[in-house]
Amino acid sequence: MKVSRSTAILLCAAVASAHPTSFTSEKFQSLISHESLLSDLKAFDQIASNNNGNRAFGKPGSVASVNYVKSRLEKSSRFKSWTHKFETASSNIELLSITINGKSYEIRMPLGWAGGEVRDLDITAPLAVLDWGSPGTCEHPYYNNNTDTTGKIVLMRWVNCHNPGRHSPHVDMSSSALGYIFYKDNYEPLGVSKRSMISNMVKREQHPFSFMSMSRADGLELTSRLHAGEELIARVQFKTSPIKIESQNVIAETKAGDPNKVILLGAHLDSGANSPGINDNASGAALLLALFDAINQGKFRPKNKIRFAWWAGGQEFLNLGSANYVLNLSKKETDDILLYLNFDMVSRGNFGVYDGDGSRYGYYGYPGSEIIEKLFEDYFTSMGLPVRPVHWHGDSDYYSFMSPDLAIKPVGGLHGGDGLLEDACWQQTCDNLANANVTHLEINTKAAAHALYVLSQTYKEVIPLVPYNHTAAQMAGY
Ligand SMILES: *[C@@H]1O[C@H](CO)[C@@H](O)[C@H](O)[C@H]1NC(C)=O
Ligand SMILES: *[C@@H]1O[C@H](CO)[C@@H](O)[C@H](O)[C@H]1NC(C)=O
Ligand SMILES: *[C@@H]1O[C@H](CO)[C@@H](O)[C@H](O)[C@H]1NC(C)=O
Ligand SMILES: *[C@@H]1O[C@H](CO)[C@@H](O)[C@H](O)[C@H]1NC(C)=O
Ligand SMILES: CC(=O)N[C@H]1CO[C@H](CO)[C@@H](O)[C@@H]1O
Repeated sequence: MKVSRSTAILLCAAVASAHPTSFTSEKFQSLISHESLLSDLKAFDQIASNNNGNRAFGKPGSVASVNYVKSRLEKSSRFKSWTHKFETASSNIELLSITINGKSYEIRMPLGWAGGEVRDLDITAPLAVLDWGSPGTCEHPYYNNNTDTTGKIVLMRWVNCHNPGRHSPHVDMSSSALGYIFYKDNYEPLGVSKRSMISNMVKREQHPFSFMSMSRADGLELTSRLHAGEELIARVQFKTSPIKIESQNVIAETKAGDPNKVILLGAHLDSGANSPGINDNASGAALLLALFDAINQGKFRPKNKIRFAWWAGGQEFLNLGSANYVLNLSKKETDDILLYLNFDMVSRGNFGVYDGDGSRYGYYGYPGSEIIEKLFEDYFTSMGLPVRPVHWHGDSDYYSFMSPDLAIKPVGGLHGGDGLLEDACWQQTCDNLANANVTHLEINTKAAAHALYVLSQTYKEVIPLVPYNHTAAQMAGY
């Protein structure tokens, strides 16, 4: 940790002086209800059961989830709530197939990329492999530039080592390749940073198709055959039709608190395509609802305004809900947001705290992020619980608040992990009620209550209020 001992002492002193005796963080935490968390998870599980087993973006289960959250927020005299509607151009995939030397391979259109791509293709062309360039590190994220990909279908390994907005692998999309097929460890959608998405999207119209993905095993097999000199001919058939997906973020904000100083907390509400999404991410949604309930009791009067957001379109859709929200804020509204806290997959796995200061993974958030990290870490440590720093992969809604194209704020929050050890049911049908550990969620929710308490009462004392300076941010590498 880079935060010094004296900062830590200062932090405690600030909290103590703001609330000498009255309403403490402990009292606020005691308002978090295990039963409320459980009943919200049950409700989301039931919504999935009633809607073909999922709550995915653009599907009836996500609409029902939005309506459920809205119904939970209604009739509060202490909150103002509203929905932020937006429309996304997307496409239905009607046919997607690839055969290589006559053999059929399983292929997917990464969902984020499928949005809006309208095609009717049947192309046959040689397959070429584009290797990771030398030295091939994340600091030098380039593919070999000297491979001739003209008129070819290009196979490449996706290297997922970017820091949002910083080192994203660079693909030379100006080539005359017919299209690109990636492989990585599994079928998860590509973890592309939004910046590379935007720049690539601008150019993708040059190619008959932009990006598809295949399994790692297939990708490795084909790569080694190409390296051995075998000639491979691929046939790609790809047919889509355009659709528009209407979606909404649900927002609730305390009536109390300084309107020029808003603490924003968010969680994406949708599940993956074939999953009830209880850990991912009904758990984050339930955490926010439990905080809402606790504040709604009226005992805690925040100095700063507190705003909750249940985002539509999670990582699979490149954080569409939060990105749309941020893009539609005025400059003043953006400036009024002090910081953003994100909660993702918090009902099992690690007590994972985003690596605000970059001490573990080298990538850091905007100044203030290190203080948020420390607040959470100290909380878990004081409870004798093991803390794990979590890397910023750009794969959740915090990214909309760490991107020069959108907004840059101090960021933090909790994420239990999506690895096999942390959640073997990640984005699968078994991510149902039984996959959640409500005791674990309760601990995380109390940690969130503590951080929210400190930040909403004493923000200025713990994080200096410095107006956003674009030049300085660029110089710092954002
Ligand atoms: C964007 O903001 C404007 C002005 O604040 C508002 O009128 C409009 O409804 C918003 N649009 C969306 C899609 O949220
Ligand atoms: C590819 O091109 C970039 C500039 O566009 C360059 O910085 C990089 O070193 C090149 N990579 C290789 C492997 O030649
Ligand atoms: C549930 O979570 C708590 C807190 O992390 C943990 O102590 C407990 O072992 C977990 N229960 C199960 C069944 O994994
Ligand atoms: C923004 O940061 C740059 C670089 O540190 C500095 O030169 C400039 O004075 C700052 N601008 C403001 C308005 O503070
Ligand atoms: C449905 C969805 O977008 N889930 C994402 C939740 O967050 C984790 C990491 O923060 C992603 O890996 C999931 O894809």
